[in-house]
Amino acid sequence: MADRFDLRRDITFGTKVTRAAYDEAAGRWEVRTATGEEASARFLVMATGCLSVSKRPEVPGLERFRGAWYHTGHWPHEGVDFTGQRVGVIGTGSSGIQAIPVIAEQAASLTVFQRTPNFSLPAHNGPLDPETQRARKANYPEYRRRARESGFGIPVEPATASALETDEEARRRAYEERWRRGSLTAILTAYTDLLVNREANETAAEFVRGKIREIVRDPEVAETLSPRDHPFGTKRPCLDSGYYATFNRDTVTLVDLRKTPLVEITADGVRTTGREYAFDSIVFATGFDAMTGALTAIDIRGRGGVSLREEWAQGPRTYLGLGVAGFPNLFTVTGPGSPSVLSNMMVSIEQHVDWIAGCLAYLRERGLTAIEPTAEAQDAWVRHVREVGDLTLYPMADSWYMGANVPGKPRVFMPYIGGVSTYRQICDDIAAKDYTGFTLSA
Ligand code: NA7
Repeated sequence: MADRFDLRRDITFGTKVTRAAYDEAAGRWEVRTATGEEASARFLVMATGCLSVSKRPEVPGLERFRGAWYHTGHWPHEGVDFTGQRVGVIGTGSSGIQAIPVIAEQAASLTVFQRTPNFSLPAHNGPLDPETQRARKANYPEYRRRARESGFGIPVEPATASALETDEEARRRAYEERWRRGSLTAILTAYTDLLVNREANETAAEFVRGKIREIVRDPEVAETLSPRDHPFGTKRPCLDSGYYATFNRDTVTLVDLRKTPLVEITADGVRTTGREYAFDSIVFATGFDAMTGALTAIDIRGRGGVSLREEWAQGPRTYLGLGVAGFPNLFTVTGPGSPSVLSNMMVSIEQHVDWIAGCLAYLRERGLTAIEPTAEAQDAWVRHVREVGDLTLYPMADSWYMGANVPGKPRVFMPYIGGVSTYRQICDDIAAKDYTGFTLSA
């Protein structure tokens, strides 16, 4: 891509941006990197990612550990060979759940430290048959249109029935058929009320728990793996290849951190309140400072030297997840307050990039040099994002959507759950009405 579009001359590789300050007099962003390099630009597009700043567990002692350790978010490109090793994995989100079966195949022994059990569905990964490939490729434009017009950015038939109004046997058949599809959204989108009604949700949750009991031979282990503290889908469901069955291996042990919490990393391994475990390698699958972490890691200063980090101390505030009042000419791709992580990221990234490009062209054509959300428009959008979120079950989970995985992070539901189709319409309407809610100036 870089060569085809002759982009290399505009890219500086291996640099880290540490500061970006808006110079009001010049109407430009002054950007500084860790190596002291400086750049000046009228517009600043933050494409820093929603899950790019990793976090470790909040326990002391890692510097003492004599073995090797890895974070799933920074996996060595050359791969890791765990053959013959005693391995500990901390964390059972998507990354842990995908890594655990693979590590278990190599390791002499594997100990999994679980704080919260997650719902995981079979990925059914495998080669696609040529006919499926041909059919999809023949219909790319149509497929992509349906993705743009969907709720999660993934084409699905919208649900028409309520789970509670469907009889138990029909519901079980529907879940069973969707369990076999290898899809993240198939079960979640089976009925209209799964994300808004706890009782309806419980039918799907119990279906998955039933699967765990079927797969895992030891009933106590099965129960420890069964999520009961959050509704199905309110934490990102995981997709796995043989996750639950991995716990049938003699070499794999599950440690319930709710019963025996982590205390420290020692020279030899991991200590919980129960005992110490010795390892050759530890894998941290402990996730990310999601959505805001990469933005607040940079010292971003807007109008009057105001710090984005301080502005967002009580939670992120944006207009459309695209711009921030007080920070002219700053755009955030898939920022908090947009569908972002609650959608197929490609669809949402493309929409934001197109919208930003359209906005820049609009400004240039009219000789305008600055755009900034008004405080009123931002307040109204933040309220709308919260109100829509509150209609759903999402706020009930201690999820990274809520900032709950990072100690001290404010508890705010960060993405916009109005759906990518609705959201796109809102953004397009705003652009068509000469960017209502933004102040434009020359
Ligand atoms: P996640 O989904 O945030 O998972 C992180 C896991 O690590 C989760 O099980 C956490 O438990 C656990 N964790 C985090 N901190 C600790 C501490 N201090 N002690 C014990 N356990 C801890 O990150 P992933 O990388 O798996 O997935 C991120 C997204 O990437 C995923 O949702 C997909 O969208 C793709 P917790 O649940 O917080 O109790």
